[in-house]
Amino acid sequence: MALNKVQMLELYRKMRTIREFEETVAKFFSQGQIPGFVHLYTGEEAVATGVCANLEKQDYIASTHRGHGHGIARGASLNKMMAEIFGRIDGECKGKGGSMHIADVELGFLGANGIVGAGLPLATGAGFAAKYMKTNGVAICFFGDAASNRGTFHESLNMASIQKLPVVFVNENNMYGISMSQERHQNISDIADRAGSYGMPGMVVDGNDVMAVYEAAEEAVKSARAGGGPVLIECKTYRHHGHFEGDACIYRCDEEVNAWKAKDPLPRFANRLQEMKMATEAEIDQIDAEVKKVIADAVEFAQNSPVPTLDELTKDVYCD
Ligand SMILES: Cc1ncc(C[n+]2csc(CCOP(=O)(O)OP(=O)(O)O)c2C)c(N)n1
Ligand SMILES: [Mg+2]
Repeated sequence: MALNKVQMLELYRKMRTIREFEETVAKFFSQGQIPGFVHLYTGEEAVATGVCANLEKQDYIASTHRGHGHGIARGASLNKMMAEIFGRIDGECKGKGGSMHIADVELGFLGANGIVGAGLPLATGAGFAAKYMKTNGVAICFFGDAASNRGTFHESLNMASIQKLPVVFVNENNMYGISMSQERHQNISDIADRAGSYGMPGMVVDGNDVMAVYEAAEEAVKSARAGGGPVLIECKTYRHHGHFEGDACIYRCDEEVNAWKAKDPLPRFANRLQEMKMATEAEIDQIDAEVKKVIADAVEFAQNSPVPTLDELTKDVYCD
């Protein structure tokens, strides 16, 4: 279905929010104000945004270690996410999980995950539950190119297929697993080809084109929701930052990085909106300014929140 102006601008706003959130996290991380590890989604915004725009309340998403964009696209609180990343008590997990453990079950956001490939069985289970409980829900699984080499990938696709589960597997092929390029870690170029082994449709899309992702996900989600079984969508994309903040990134040449930055999903979509007469430059600037303020507020919220006290250490660990 063709998107109207309001919906298109919302896609842009979401992508801009993810970008601003991530660049802000990068800045505070480099100042030593954020504990632990952060893996940023900058460059890949079109994937989470285009997919999650198709979801309904009863749907689920399973994420990865690079999960901030997934949470934002699903509508998680920016204040609570930022507080969690800063390790503060008002965070999604009371500041005890950090970047890789942000979750919001009420929103069907089953959580970021430090274990590569762990989201695949989680999403498959959520899809099973949706079918069994007849909720009309769909489960989305975001996962990386390297994760597609894990046993969990093969087991989950097989199970989802044979049980005809409403799961959409969204591969974020950013061409690297840490420093290992895709051509060094697997002998295929399109991960979508693996869908055939499990008797499900596989699609390849330009993961830096939010409309292309939206349309592919729209078809896949509709089909899964209608009982058509799982689909695999491979989104070709690229991360602008290193694998984690602090990665010297010596395994990628400037030429490659610059070629991908020229395909940055944000200016690309902003230009397209203007060409389609869906937005003026002033409207785009206005959204950018509003997003800047919302993220600055999230940082203020996080910095004003206390660090958890020692007695919080063993709370939420065991069931009472
Ligand atoms: C089971 C497991 N093996 C290895 C690691 C170490 N590790 C962390 S991220 C990563 C690479 C993930 O690459 P990919 O799936 O392509 O996701 P990307 O980081 O590119 O988004 C690896 C091997 C891990 N966290 N979990
Ligand atoms: Mg990767």
